[in-house]
Amino acid sequence: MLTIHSDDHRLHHAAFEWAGGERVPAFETPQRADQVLAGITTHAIGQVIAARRFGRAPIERVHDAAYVEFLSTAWARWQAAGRTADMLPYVWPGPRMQQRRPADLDGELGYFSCDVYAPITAGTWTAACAAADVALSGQARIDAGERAVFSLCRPPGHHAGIDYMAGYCYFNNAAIAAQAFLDGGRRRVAILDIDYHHGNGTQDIFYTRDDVLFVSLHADPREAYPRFTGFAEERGSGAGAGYTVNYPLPSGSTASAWFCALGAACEPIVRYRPEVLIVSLGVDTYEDDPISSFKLRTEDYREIGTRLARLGLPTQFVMEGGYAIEAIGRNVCGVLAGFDACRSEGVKA
Ligand code: SP5
Ligand code: ZN
Repeated sequence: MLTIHSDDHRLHHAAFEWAGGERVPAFETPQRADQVLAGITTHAIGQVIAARRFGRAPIERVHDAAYVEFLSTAWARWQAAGRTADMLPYVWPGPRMQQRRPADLDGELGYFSCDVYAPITAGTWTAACAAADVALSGQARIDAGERAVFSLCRPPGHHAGIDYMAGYCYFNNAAIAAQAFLDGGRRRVAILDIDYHHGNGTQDIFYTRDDVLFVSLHADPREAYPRFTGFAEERGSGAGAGYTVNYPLPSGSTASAWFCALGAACEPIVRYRPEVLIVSLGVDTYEDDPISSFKLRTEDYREIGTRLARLGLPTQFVMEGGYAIEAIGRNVCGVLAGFDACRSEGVKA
């Protein structure tokens, strides 16, 4: 399988995050993507090519232009104020408060975010644009007839909503690719999100629409980040009613429970008859992931690839989470190799 990559991801490097009331080293590091890239070579997944640039326009097809503009200038404004540490929000509009854009940087930081997990650093804008380019370059290859590609996006994207950053995410790479498919003439795109965490941002972007089916398998929000979305009763609204499908699973779920939910999640996808499938590929479902609780083992990732290949659809894998540095390369490559092996056998659903 072809992999798309950009070295610019390394420009985004958070110093720390908050966990249990303490500052701890950031879990979302440049090393993650480096390890996945090394795995692509070790496991002989295939050719790796550099992303090309697409600019702001395809990003603004799913994100609010004011949010994009804010991200593009935030670090320079922060520096001009004499600050050097990572930018983090401290205050958000709570229930029944005014949803009004503040006039200064500290206020805007809260206005354009919903948690403390998306610090802006010196290289965040460049890296986030590069991740969108990695997604768009993969989209273009599928559009040109490739059966499957892997967009090695970093920073990840599925927690970023229309006008907010969150959960290590700034631009929603999978959503940007989905919109590009539609803008290129495809009529129905399915996104299957198998990251441990609910893809609240992707859900936000497509919640009222029927041209993108969003199906997510994730830890029950009652017990896991992002806490306030991902419940089974969230099913889309207006024209989008029925086109968001959530499968929350209990904390500690094992592979057998997880694969059972995957089987269920494939049903609405098959019924929808999408022209293309985007997989938000997180491997933080792994048993030794440091921030998650599912119990998938390395051998399970190959089986995921096999199951997804059986859907018989043009498929774009987009990298999301996964924080067990030692295992991230082999787990991601397991999915890709399982997909490729099944596809070369010509197995169809
Ligand atoms: C893309 C993605 O996977 N984003 C995940 C964002 C998770 N945000 C914070 C979760 C809090 C975990 N606390 C760590 C405790 C470790 N012992
Ligand atoms: Zn995750």
